[in-house]
Amino acid sequence: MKTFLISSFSKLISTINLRKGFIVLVFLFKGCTSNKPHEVELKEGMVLIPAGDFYMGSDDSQARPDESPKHLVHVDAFWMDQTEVTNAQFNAFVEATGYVTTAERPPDWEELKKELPPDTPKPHDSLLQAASLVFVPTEGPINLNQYDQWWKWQPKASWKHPLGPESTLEGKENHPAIHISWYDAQAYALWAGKRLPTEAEWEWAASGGSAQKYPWGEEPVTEGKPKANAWEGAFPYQNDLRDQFFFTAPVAAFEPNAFGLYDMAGNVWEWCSDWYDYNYYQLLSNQKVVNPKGPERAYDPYQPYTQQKVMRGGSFLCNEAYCSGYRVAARMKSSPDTGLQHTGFRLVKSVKEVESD
Ligand SMILES: [Ca+2]
Ligand SMILES: [Ca+2]
Repeated sequence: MKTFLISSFSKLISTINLRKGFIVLVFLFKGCTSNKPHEVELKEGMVLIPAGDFYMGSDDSQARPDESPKHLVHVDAFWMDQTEVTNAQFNAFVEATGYVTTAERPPDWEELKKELPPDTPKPHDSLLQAASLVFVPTEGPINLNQYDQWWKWQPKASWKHPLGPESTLEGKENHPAIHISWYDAQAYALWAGKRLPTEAEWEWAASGGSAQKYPWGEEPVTEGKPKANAWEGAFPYQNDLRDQFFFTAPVAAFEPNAFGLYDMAGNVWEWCSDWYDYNYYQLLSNQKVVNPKGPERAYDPYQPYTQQKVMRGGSFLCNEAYCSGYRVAARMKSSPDTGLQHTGFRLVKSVKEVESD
């Protein structure tokens, strides 16, 4: 939930997870680009991702403990949205259904406190209103563990008011929808007749079918031409704008990966269907796993009270010095009622479902 609120009260919370994403971001940041698009099969904005075997996870120098061990995975072929879901697409969903996103609803303290340490005090009522987390750069260097220094609990911020009540989507129709909770993404998926990707599907898709560090290959995000919308410069106070975008970029502003997918690195984090388990890969290491769907339940030793879902790909805030979230294997997590300014999604569809349409 809006766990962010709470962090103002309790520094016990190590990562952000207030309902709309408040707390989660800590590790979220990195950057990206892409290369060699080859022939891809396209249908209604989706591309066919071929079946394949690959080693999921990473053991390179930037890998975090939850990315290891690498383990052999098979995924069947599936269709995947070529881009993140855009504001125009999300608007069509809201117009058709009247759906109200998590960020547009006041947090329910009785629900929120279930995912916080038992002694967490109730925040002041002024904080328990519809709001979301908006990035605000700091004036200079800070301790990068203090994520509450650059996230602001902004009343009335939501997908249609990305920076707060005065902001609009004008000119941003082709930007990714943001402030999207996992529940929001699920609701959209149900309406669209699609589903969220599994974490394995997402990683395979991001790799473009090659064992490579980034969706575009091996070149560091800070070298060569801009390859993704990330944060370039000293986070969180100086952005060199080499990629030209401070917040979100229109989808498909950079080259696609080898499977024809755009923004698999950076721009906005993308929800997966899996629960997040810090130790999940350790359970899979001695076998080839076919179409894994994630653990039965979530587990994170750093946030033991919070059930979290997986997010992938990094965002416009990802930076080499902070979080290399745009690496193909990098994992992130957040509570399903959390959505932030850099949180969006894209969807997939099984081949059989497409054939029966
Ligand atoms: Ca950028
Ligand atoms: Ca993305």
